[in-house]
Formats: sequence, structure tokens, C-alpha cells
Amino acid sequence: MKQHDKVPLTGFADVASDEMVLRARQFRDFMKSRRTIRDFSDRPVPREAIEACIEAAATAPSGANHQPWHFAVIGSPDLKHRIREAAEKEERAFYAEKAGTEWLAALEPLGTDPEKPFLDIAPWLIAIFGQKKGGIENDGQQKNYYVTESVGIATGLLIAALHSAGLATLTHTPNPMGFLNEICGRPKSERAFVLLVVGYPAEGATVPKHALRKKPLSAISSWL
Ligand code: IYR
Repeated sequence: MKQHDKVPLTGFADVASDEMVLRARQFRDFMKSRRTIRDFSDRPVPREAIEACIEAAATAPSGANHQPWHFAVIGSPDLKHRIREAAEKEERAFYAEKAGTEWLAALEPLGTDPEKPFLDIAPWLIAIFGQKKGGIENDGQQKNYYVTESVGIATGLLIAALHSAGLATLTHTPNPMGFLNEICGRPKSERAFVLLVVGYPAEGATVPKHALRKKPLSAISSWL
């Protein structure tokens, strides 16, 4: 490797094989208990929990370590309502014309429609933006790399962190999401990646049966 500033690796725990398999299976089972929900309760969630989960998400690897993400955390009822209004406007157009028959058929088992009451009800919405520019200094100038990949990984970690904290999420993607820049006051050089809805499930919340069908290992992996 070329010369570069470096420090010794610390904090890497060497786990024995048996323990490794056990831990891997425990984590798998824990992740399998995660469900995407759409019926949220208005029960409050402490801001500190969301803060720590975002810090966990921000440990994600990223292109050239530029960390090209921004998490706009919305708790204000007024802003949540503006987001709901804007999202429902886009969603009405999506369901009425833009989606097309194949997409609508794929959504049928989920039971989704243009009504998005959870955007008012859930205590927190997290709009996750990818930054085309900024570098590690966030100078708004340097080019960032693999932005979508980096933000996708960070979002996955955030969903896992929130699940581990005992919170439920919905990975919501109103289409298009340009309105989030304006409402969240984000520059044009940022692009909304997803709107994460966070909170507790409502009493009697349901999930679509369809969502329980996960592909088996044999269908998702090949071993060469
Ligand atoms: N954004 C729409 C439609 C939608 C699309 C997909 I792909 C989904 O997995 C779920 C919903 C909506 O939120 O209703």
C-alpha cells in the first residue's frame, strides 16, 4: 500500500467459530422479527433514541469516506402535515396514472393507496438525503462518490438500529420526492433517497401476509 497516515486497528473482537455461528443466527432471528408497518401510534419517542440511531447509521462505509448523507428529522406537527399534503398529492397522481397496471398489480398484496395518515400520526419522520457534493468537510464543492450506494447502506443500518431500539419503521418513497428539499430546507445538490417513518405500531396494527414471504437462502445465494 502507498504511504498514508494510519493508526493501529482497535476494537476488533476475535470471536471463536461456535460463538460466531451462534451470534450470526441470533442476529438473523432478530432481524427476521422486523416488520415494515403502516399503522402507527402517536405515542412519543425520545429524541435521544433517534439521535443515537442516526449516529449508528453514520458508521456506514461510504465512497472515499465522504459520508454523503443528511438526515432531516421532522417532529413538528406542522411540517409533518405539509409533508403529508405534498406526498398525498404525488401519490394520487401515482395511483391514478403514473404507476401503470403492472406496478399497481405488484402493489395489490400490500393494500397501499394514496392516503398517508401515518405522516401526521408517527412521532418522527426522517428524510434521508444523498449529497452529490461536499466531501468530508461538507464544503459543498468537492465531488462525492457512490452516493446512492453509501446512502443505501446507511439507511439499512438506520433501519436495523431503530429495530434494535424497539421502534418500527416504514420505508416510504413518495414518487417523486422533490418536495422534501423545499420543506426540509435542503439544497438542490441533495436528493431525497427515502422518507423513513418512525414510531410504535398502533394498537391492532396489521401487516400484509405477502410481506412474510421471504426468499430462502437457496434462492438468494450461490456458493462458488
Ligand atoms: N410510493 C407509493 C407506492 C409504493 C411503491 C412501492 I415499489 C412499494 O413497495 C410500496 C408503495 C406508496 O407509498 O404508496
